[in-house]
Amino acid sequence: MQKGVSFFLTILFILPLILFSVESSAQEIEEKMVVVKGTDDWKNTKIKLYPQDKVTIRASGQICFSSQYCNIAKVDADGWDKNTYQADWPGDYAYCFDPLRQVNHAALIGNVGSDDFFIGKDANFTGKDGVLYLRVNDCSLTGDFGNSGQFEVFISVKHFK
Ligand SMILES: [Ca+2]
Repeated sequence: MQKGVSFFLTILFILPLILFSVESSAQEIEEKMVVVKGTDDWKNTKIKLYPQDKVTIRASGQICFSSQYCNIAKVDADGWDKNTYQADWPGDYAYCFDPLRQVNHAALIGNVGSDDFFIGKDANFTGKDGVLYLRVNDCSLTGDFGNSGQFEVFISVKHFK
């Protein structure tokens, strides 16, 4: 009888600890495909990120970033090399400032809160707090030097609770 009681008490103490540790490592995967057109301003993915979330992004597709020269002004989500952009495309460069001037032109970029950052074709990151927005790193979306095409962006978020 004594043994039975102490066993019962032990379970009573340990069970909440086990349940708590399972709960604290619980994960939820959120996956979404978002199309970002070359003409889109910041596009709301409607995915809310928390600092501990692990985000994986894979982007395919191509955009043309300068309507008159679509045969060569074509990039995947990694964009046009920032080191040669000014020399290769002086008209586009002088027309306006890209949202992120230190990042490849017309690359896929992201925004969370006040934080803008490079994404490109493949990205893995954590530590963001807020809704994820996406766009192309180009200031001339339509009109002169306007864009066409799109990136198909697969987003996978591991939420930790
Ligand atoms: Ca453009």
